[in-house]
Amino acid sequence: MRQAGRYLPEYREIRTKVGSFLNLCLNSELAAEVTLQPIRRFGFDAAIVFSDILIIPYALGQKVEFVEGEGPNLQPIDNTEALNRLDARPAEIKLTPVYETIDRVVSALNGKVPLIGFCGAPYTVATYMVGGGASKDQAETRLWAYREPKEFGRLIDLLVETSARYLLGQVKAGASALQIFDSWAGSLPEDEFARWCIFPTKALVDRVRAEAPDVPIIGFPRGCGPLSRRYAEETGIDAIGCDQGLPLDWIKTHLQDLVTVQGNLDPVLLVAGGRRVDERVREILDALSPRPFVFNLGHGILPETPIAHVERLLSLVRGG
Ligand code: 1CP
Repeated sequence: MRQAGRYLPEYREIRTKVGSFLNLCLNSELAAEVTLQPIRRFGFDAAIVFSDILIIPYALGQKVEFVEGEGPNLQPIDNTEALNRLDARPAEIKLTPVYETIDRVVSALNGKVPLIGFCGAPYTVATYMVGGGASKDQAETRLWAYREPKEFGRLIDLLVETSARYLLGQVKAGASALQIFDSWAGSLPEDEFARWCIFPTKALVDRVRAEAPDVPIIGFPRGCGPLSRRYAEETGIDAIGCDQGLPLDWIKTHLQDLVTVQGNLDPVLLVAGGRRVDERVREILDALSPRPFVFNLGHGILPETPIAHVERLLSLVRGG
């Protein structure tokens, strides 16, 4: 989950200097620096490259802005003409700064800490592209997918292809593992979940595997409850990120027999701190750590998280 961000004063300082968030993603020197900050401060076991899932719509020529205090703002792609205007040809050149960030980070880490590359899953990225930003229920996207599945499918196919090249570019630049964030997978019923989340993710995994067979791929289908099992069975991912809504017993029986699991402390509990965190960390470790397991949050860290709570969490996890 996110490591950098507004909960760190050293991140906020750099962020204020560069102005826009997208400028920070495209400035490989500073993006490398903010990738390394949490590793220096906390000594995490892996780093995740500083970028954003919305770099792909940007690379395809869609107008993307991050509005201070509001989140992302995109010119919506909700009809054939807008879809036809997307252009994958310059994408690789526009993504070069991310590859340069990875190259710098990998040199600095010097083989001591692995670096995770990432992209958004096609469906989740499409929800921002179609809705024009963050949306409560992804209704615009689902509506387009129901009304014009062929057209929506063209957008998904374009995202599979562009994201596959992007992930392979990250491996070439030095990423040791990859993560696919499907933050809005939970908004789809079973058949549509298969069609718009599982199949495109499988296509993406297959494309990457064909050229980088040894690089582990982590999937994060947030909010999809028991459908997570089908996702783990059918996409071919090596590990699955679990959100805080998945019961530990269920994860243990229905996911951990298939893949490595990662999760799932509630990020809001980490903001609250106190004894409940200690208890919950124990519960998670007791349930999951005997088998292949990566301790993590159930979703991204929140800006208001006190640093002391992160330090306490680390000593709890490390202490056993
Ligand atoms: O170390 C790191 O922070 C890793 C880099 C990283 C990753 C993996 C960032 C930086 N973003 C992401 C993934 C990402 N971005 C996801 C998938 C994971 C998740 O669900 O959190 C999503 C949905 C986004 C889209 C996004 N980026 C939003 C909208 C969220 C929503 O409510 O719809 C926002 C606000 C961002 C900005 C962003 N991206 C990353 C950071 C540190 C920030 C905050 C920027 C800032 O205020 O300085």
